[in-house]
Amino acid sequence: MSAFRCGTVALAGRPNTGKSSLLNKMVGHKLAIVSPKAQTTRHSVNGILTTAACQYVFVDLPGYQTRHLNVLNRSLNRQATEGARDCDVVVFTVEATRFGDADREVLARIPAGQCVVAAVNKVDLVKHQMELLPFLEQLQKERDFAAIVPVSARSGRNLPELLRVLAGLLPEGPAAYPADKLTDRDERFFAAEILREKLFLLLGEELPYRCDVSLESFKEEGRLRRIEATIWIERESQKPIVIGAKGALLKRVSTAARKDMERLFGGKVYLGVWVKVKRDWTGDERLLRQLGYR
Ligand SMILES: Nc1nc2c(ncn2[C@@H]2O[C@H](COP(=O)(O)OP(=O)(O)OP(=O)(O)O)[C@@H](O)[C@H]2O)c(=O)[nH]1
Ligand SMILES: [Mg+2]
Repeated sequence: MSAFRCGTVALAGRPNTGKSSLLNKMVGHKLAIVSPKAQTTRHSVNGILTTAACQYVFVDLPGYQTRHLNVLNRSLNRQATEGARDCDVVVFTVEATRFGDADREVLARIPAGQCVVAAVNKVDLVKHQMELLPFLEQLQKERDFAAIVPVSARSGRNLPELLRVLAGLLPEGPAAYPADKLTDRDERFFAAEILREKLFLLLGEELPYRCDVSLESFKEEGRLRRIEATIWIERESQKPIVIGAKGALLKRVSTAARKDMERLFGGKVYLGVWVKVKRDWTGDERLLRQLGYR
C-alpha cells in the first residue's frame, strides 16, 4: 500500500473564476462564500478533505485583482500572492475558453518551480466540447503545468479526477488534522463571512465593495447563538441604501444571513445588525488593520 499523503493546495486565479465554489464542492460543505460579483473572497479560508489515502488542506484565496488598486485590493493581492507561494500545490483556476491578460498576470506571480495544476472550470457552460480542445492546447503553452483538468464546480464534473491528480502531487506524510476536521476557521469567522456574502448578493453592483463586516459579540446560550454584527460603510450617504425603505433591505440581508448561520451551526441564531461608518476604510491602512486585514 502506498504511503499516506498530506499537504496544502491553494486555489489561485483572477476574480470570479470559481475558486471558492471549487473548494466548497471538493470538501462537500459550503465554507467559502460565493457570489456572481468579482472579488467576493477577502479572507483566505481552509477546507480540509480527508480520504483513506490523503488529506488535502485546500486554501481559498482572494482573486488576484489587476484593476481598481485601492489599499484594500493591494492587501488582497498580497494575500493571494503569498498564498500561492506558501503551499505544496497551486490549483490555478481559469474559466473554460476564457484566458486573458488578467489570468496571465496571476500565473506570472506564482513562483517558478511551484507545482501548478490548471483547473479549467465552468465546463458546464461550454456548449460544444470541441471548443474546449483548442483552449486546452493554448493553455498548455502558458506554463509547464503538472496537469490540466477541465472541471465544473457547479455540476461536480471531473472533480474526482482533479482530486486524484492532486493526491499524486502532495508530499508523503501523516495527516496534519484529525480526519473529521473541516476547517481551522471558527464560527465567528463564518458568521461574519455569511453576512458579507448576503451584502454581495443583495446590495447592487458597487456598494458591496464599500462594505465590510465585523462581529461585536458571539455568545452561546444553550443551543442559541446570540450574534451582534456591524456592517461598516465608507460614508453616511450609503447608510439609507444599505438599510433600505423602512429597513426592508437590511432585514432581507440579516434574515438570509441568519438562516444560513442556523444551517451551518445546526441551531437557532439571534442576529443583531448595525450599520456604521468608517470613513473611506478601503483606502486607509489603519482602518483596514482594525478590520483584520494586513
Ligand atoms: N456555470 C458555472 N458557474 C460557476 C462554476 N463555478 C463557479 N461558478 C459561478 O461563478 C461565480 C463566481 O464564483 P466564486 O466561487 O465566488 O468565484 P471566485 O473565484 O471564488 O471569486 P473571487 O472570490 O471573487 O475571486 C458564482 O456566480 C458561481 O456560482 C461552474 O463550474 N459553473
Ligand atoms: Mg472566492
